Amino acid sequence: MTDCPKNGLASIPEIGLGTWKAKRGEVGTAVSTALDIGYRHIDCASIYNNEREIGAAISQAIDDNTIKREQLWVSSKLWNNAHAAKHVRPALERSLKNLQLDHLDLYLIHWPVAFRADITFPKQPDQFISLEDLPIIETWRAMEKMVRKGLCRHIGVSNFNIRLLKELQAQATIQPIINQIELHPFLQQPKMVRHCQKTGVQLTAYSPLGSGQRQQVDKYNLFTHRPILSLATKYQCSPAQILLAWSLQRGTVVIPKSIRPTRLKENFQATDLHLDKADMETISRIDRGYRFLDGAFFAPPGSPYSVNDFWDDHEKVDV
Ligand code: NDP
Ligand code: 1BO
Repeated sequence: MTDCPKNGLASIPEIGLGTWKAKRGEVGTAVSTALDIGYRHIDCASIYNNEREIGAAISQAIDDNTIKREQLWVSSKLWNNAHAAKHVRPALERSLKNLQLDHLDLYLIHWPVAFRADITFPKQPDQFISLEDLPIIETWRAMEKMVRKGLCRHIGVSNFNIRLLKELQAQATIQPIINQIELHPFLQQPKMVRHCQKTGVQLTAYSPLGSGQRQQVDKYNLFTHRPILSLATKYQCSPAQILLAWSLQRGTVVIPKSIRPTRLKENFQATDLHLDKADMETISRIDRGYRFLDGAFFAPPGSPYSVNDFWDDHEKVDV
């Protein structure tokens, strides 16, 4: 469990199960297996289109007495087409219904990007809404109401850069407790880590393994990077365990995705691994500022969004 006393966030389990790209027909079994192994944190989102099967697996585990609801941390995310204040509650209630829960532990604004309500993924520029026309604070006020109504215990954001986070922190009545962002040894984001430590925001590392298969098409691959392989040999563990242990030791929550029992177990066991200070330093030197997910799909020509505006430091440097 990770405590973040500055913002009253107690006990988010430090490792959670990621569910993006976990297909229907596979995700339910993955969640059941994860709960049997000991995972107590599931990271969901309405756009992953698999919450109903996740809900059935959670409900089954509660009925079987494998877990009690209060032992479990379930997060979900508001999709970009529901940023208007009047759409927030219906969107959250849809996730709750699919997940068979009466409240979430955490509800996040998935991206600082807004679409028209009738659009799931824009194909044309006029299907986006700019943040000038639909400011984040309007969405946030509606999220705050969801906490007051008891529909979620905590609220937070995802894919926010430092500027957006500071703006929100200055205006929020209920502070964002989490920023869920891409973090791994090739994208260490030290300035963001410092800002969040200073202001009591817990960081959750998404794509902590470099998003798996994406690495087969991207130019960088964490699993085959020499320093990571050497450490895996030294600690007699897998490269994935080195990556997760590094993230955990930095104080970030991790949410690796897998649908395979052996990997679910392997990833969970990374919580027992401790890396020496010198080895943490070795990993800190391999930062590339490299994103596997840069949000380019929200920035086609004519979109009010651009990749440069999304990130504090988007520069990619060569290995
Ligand atoms: P991860 O870094 O978790 O990598 C997942 C991939 O790695 C899958 O292909 C998986 O395959 C494979 N994998 C898992 N464990 C191992 C292992 N031990 N050894 C080798 N390969 C392994 O990527 P994600 O992008 O899925 O990120 C994790 C989670 O973060 C998401 O599922 C989602 O919940 C969240 N996320 C949030 C985002 C946001 O915008 N807020 C954006 C991206 C992710 P297999 O399943 O076959 O094992
Ligand atoms: C559009 C990508 C969402 C991943 O969380």
